[in-house]
Amino acid sequence: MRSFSTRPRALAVLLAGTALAFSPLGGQATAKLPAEQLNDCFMPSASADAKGGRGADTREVSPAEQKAIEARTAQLLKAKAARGIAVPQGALAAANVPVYIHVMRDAAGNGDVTDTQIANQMAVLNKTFAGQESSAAANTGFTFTLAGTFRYNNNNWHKDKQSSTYRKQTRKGGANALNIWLVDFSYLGIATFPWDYSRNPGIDGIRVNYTSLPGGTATNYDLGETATHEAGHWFGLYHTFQGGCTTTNDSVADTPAQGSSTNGCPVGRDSCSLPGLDPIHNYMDYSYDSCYNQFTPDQSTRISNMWTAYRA
Ligand SMILES: [Ca+2]
Ligand SMILES: [Ca+2]
Ligand SMILES: [Zn+2]
Repeated sequence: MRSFSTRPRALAVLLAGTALAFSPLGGQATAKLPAEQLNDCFMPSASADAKGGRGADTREVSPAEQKAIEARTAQLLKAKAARGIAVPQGALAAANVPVYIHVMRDAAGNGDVTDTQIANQMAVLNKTFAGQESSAAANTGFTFTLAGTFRYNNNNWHKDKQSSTYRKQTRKGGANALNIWLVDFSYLGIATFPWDYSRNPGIDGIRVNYTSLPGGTATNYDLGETATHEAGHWFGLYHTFQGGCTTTNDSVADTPAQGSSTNGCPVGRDSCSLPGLDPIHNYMDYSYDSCYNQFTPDQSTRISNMWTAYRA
């Protein structure tokens, strides 16, 4: 996920105070806790000053869980290959992803976005996943088509309260459909991972702050690339600072290890002695939208594998 500079304290306490491996994202099911109980950690701070940067958000995946996910994915790919559902060697999976946009307005209509903003957001998804923002960027092969726009008026849903309930009630499509709920909360966005889909398909998708759409009011984060970042998670990418200064780090070979998230666009940042400068232009860091310009070839390969394993 991607968050503003200050995240609700409740989330930090919740993560620190539990031995369970659940996360605020897709892990609800694994924690075997009532989903609604977890939603408390998403109560927005409701203060405008929480906005303006990204903070230490994370879908907490421990090194052990990360290793287990890699093993399970490899196993699934092998099983699918045996059934003929595999991408030819040297090729990558590609698909046109149907996108359902849910505009969660409050009763008075606050939180709305225009159809033009939605069209521009779709264009940003297509541009970024096609690698059109930098010569170093990978073309992932994935494209996006707006399959439906739905507008609701609900004060709770607008504030992302009862999020498991509203997602289950409104989600459209199958594992291959990207559902985007536009809400007003203290995060820029939150995503579920593909390996959690089978356990809890009803909540699969991304929640994005409506102010982050192109033309929105989220200063420095108003070019629509929060949706790109969250969709990256939805495809199975970690943050580039996952695992910190370790050789495994984000399970992607061509993103140099990063000790911590980036704020702004500090060219030349090098937070790890491991080779390479920090990947500050990567969509899976926390840099400003204007700093973002790429997924890497190995991230594209990971997206392809994750798609084949969990969403194809
Ligand atoms: Ca890496
Ligand atoms: Ca380095
Ligand atoms: Zn993120």
